[in-house]
Amino acid sequence: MNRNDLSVYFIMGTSNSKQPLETLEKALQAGITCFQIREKGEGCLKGAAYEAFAKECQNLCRAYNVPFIVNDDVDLALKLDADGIHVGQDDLAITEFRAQANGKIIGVSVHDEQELHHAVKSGADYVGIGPIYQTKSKSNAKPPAGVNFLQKARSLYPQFPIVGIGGINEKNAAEVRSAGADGVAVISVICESSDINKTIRALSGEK
Ligand code: 3NM
Repeated sequence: MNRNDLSVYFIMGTSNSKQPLETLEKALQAGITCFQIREKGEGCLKGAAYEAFAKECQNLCRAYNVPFIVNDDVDLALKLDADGIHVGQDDLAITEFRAQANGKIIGVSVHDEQELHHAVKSGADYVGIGPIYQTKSKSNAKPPAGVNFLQKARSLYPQFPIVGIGGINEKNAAEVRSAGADGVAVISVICESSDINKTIRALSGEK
């Protein structure tokens, strides 16, 4: 995968925004480089409604030529012919997705060196490292880890695509990039922004 695609990686589900499709389109116009649909939490869409919403998100991403990644759901990712999948520590999902969708992107969340080595060996295309800072968007998130492990991961794998996640905002994004991340993955800072253009410029390191 192209490391630049991780630069400003937007993640969203219907619980994160009152007008998710409008938010996604604004974010695409403003220059996000990757999108992940992550439909989790109370009242989240299921079945056909989820699939229809995912399809609308995918169509928007296609119009802007931005990779469309599905969180956790291998069946949906295959059915929609998504550009990739993002999984936690789920080896079966990696194997299954790779077997059926060779050439597509597989992202894996990792939290320590063992998980990092394992993800790289298992054929992940990128890893997500987090939560770097305190996040309110993931109910079962681990405690904030800061940038130390991110720095370590970069020194161990100088060329491997890495994105930082968790509590990243306009102010701290630069620290995450300097620590070695190719980009920042965010939910709330975009969903809650009153000026998505400005937020995305700041996240990407532009003034
Ligand atoms: N995964 P926000 S933190 C989806 O640490 C997710 O693996 C995390 O949302 C991890 O930008 C997180 O609002 C939530 O903090 C990120």
